[in-house]
Amino acid sequence: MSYLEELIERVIKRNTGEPEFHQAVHEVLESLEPVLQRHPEYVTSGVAERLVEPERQIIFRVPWVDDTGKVQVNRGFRVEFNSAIGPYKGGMRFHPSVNLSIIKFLGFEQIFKNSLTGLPIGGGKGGSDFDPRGKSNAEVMRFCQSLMTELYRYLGADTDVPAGDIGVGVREIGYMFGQYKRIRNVYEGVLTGKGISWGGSVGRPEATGYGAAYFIQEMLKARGESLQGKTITISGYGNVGTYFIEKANQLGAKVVTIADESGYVYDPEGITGARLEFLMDLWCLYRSPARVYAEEFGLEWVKGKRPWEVPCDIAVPTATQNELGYDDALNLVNNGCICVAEAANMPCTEDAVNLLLEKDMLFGPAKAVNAGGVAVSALEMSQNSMRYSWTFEEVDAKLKNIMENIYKKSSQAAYEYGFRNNLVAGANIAGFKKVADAMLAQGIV
Ligand code: 2IT
Repeated sequence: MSYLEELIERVIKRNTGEPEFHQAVHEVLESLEPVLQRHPEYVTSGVAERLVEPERQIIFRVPWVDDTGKVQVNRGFRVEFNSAIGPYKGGMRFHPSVNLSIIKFLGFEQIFKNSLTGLPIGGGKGGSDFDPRGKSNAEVMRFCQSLMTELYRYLGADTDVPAGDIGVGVREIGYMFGQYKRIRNVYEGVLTGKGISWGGSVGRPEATGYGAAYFIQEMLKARGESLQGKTITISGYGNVGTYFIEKANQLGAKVVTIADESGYVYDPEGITGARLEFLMDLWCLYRSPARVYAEEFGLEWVKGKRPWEVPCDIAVPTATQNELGYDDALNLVNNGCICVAEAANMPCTEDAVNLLLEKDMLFGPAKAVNAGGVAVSALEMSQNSMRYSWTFEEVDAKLKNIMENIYKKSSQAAYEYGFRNNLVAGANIAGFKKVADAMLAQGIV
C-alpha cells in the first residue's frame, strides 16, 4: 500500500461513522501522489497527516426555549481545521442532517477552496442540527443567541470568522453578530455575510452564484465555447441557485429547472424576469417548496425525480452533498450534456465524478466553482479591517478576477502534474501546495 493509501486507511479507522469526511479526504489525497513524489519534504514533515486532523473541534449544547415555552436542545459544532494561511474561515450550516461528519467534510474542503482564492484565509466550518424551517423569528433569534453565547469564546476577527451556509442567511448572521458584540463589547468583522448597513459587503449575496457562472465561462472558453445560448439545469434555488440564474441569464444562457428533495420543475422557457423575481422570494422570504413555483406558472411538478434527467448543455448542482449520483451522471452523458459544475459543496458522488471525467466532460469541482462566496467574504473582512467599503462594481470586478485566477491555477496544476484537463486534481493540488508550503515554513505545529 502506498503512503497515501495507508493514510486514507488511518483516516477511515480513526474517524468511524463519518462517510462524508472519508469521501472528501479520499478525493483530495488521491490527487496528491505525484506532488508528494516531487516534494519529499512534504512527506518528511507529515504535512498530509497533519492536514487531515483538525486543529481543534468544538461540540457544544445549544439550549433554547420555543414559543410554547418548551425547552429545546440542539447540538452546535465548530471545526477549526487549518490556520496555516489565515484565520479559520467558513460558513455555519443549520440543517437537521448536520453532524460531525458533515461539518468535517465541509471544513476539510474549505481549506483548499480558501487557499485557491489567493486570499489569506484558513479553513473552518460549523453549524447545528437546528432546522430554521417552520420556526418563528423569535425562535431563530433565541437559538442564535444561545449558540453564540458558547461559540463567541472561540471566535474573533483574527481567529475564526464564520459566515452563512445552508439555513443561515443575513437574518441568522444578524442575531449571531448582535450577541457576539454584546458579550465581547467589540465591533469587529467576526462574521461575514452581514447586512450592508452594519459591515456587510455589497456583492456578498450574489458572490457564490455569480462566481460559479464566471468559472463556467472560463471552462467553456478553453473549449472555444461560451454560455451564450446554453441550456442549464440546476437544483437548489436558495442563495447560490437564484444568483446563479441571474448571472447565467445576463450571459445569454437559459436555466430550465429547479428542484428540492421531493421533485423538480421543468420550465422550458427559462427562469427569467418576473419568474426569477418570484423564485428569489420563494426560498429567501417564505422557505417554500419548489412545487409552489410549478403551481404558480402552471408547470408540471415531476415528483420523486431529479432534474438531471432533463436534456441540457450544462448541469449545475446548487443544493447539497451527494445530490448527483452515478445514474444521474449517466443520464447527463447520454443526453449530450457537455459540462457539469459543482456550485454546491461535494454535490456529485465519487462514482459520478469518475464517470464524467472518463467521458471527458468538462467538470468543475466545488472547491473551485463555488469559491466566489468565501472569496467575497474575505473581501468583506478586508473592508471591515480598513473601515471602508468598496462599490458593487469594485467587488464584482475583484470576484471575476479571482474566479479567472482559480481556473488558471487549477488547470495549470493539472497539466504540471500529469492530470491533463482534470480540474478536480488541479484544484486539489493548487489549493494544497500553498497550504503545505505555509505549514512547512511554520514548523511542526
Ligand atoms: O461553502 C462555503 O464556502 C460557504 N458556505 C461560504 C463560507 C464563507 O465564509 O463565506
